[in-house]
Amino acid sequence: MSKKTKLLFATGNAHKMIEIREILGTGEYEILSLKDAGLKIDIEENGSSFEENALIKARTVQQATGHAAMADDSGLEVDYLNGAPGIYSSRFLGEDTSYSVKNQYLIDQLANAAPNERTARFVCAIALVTQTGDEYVVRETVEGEIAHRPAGENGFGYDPIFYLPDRKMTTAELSAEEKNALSHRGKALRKMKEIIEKNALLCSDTAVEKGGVS
Ligand code: ITT
Repeated sequence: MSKKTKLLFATGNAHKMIEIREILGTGEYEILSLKDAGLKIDIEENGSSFEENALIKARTVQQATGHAAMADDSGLEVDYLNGAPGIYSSRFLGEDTSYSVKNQYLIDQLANAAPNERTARFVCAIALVTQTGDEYVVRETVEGEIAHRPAGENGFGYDPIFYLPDRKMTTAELSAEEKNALSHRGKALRKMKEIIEKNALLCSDTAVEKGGVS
């Protein structure tokens, strides 16, 4: 049996899972999505902040399985739009609307914005609920601007319109490694990893065993 600590991640977003695996590495953790663990859990994200929603997701899965669970709640805040789409980033203009439509809509909304009014940030809250029910949550951001036109093929979601003035490119033009080094998700996951290690919150016998969750 593998000695890796198995970490159950309460997300159904395959793009996030790819980044989570890249950021936490394959060394110490075996990271399982809900799908990997064979779990079908309907989670109502009715919190009023990224932190609350991340905790709701992690808590729901921890309570359903009895195993430690982590979750990511994230999104894009556009200052000119008073922080929208924010915690509604995934549902913005409808869950099934393509990101090319959502991204063009946001660009159009900023048609009259002055150059210094295009500021935006990606936010990521990562929550952990341990096997014994202790709760931890961290939040990190990456600052940028809304681009004038979409650019880049990498990443997912709003990456093609999230422009980094320092890099002179969008996060969809960065390699996965470059994005993870500076992203909201990269920073938040590394912070949570530190908390986990400092407090020995997960060890192989308290983490989920693959196939042991039904
Ligand atoms: P889970 O709740 O199952 O994890 P979700 O996609 O519904 O999946 P969220 O409610 O946290 O997750 O919404 C996050 C949305 O924010 C995501 O669907 C993207 O639209 C956007 N987003 C978050 N991080 C992003 C990133 O790194 N690049 C581009 N868009 C991002």
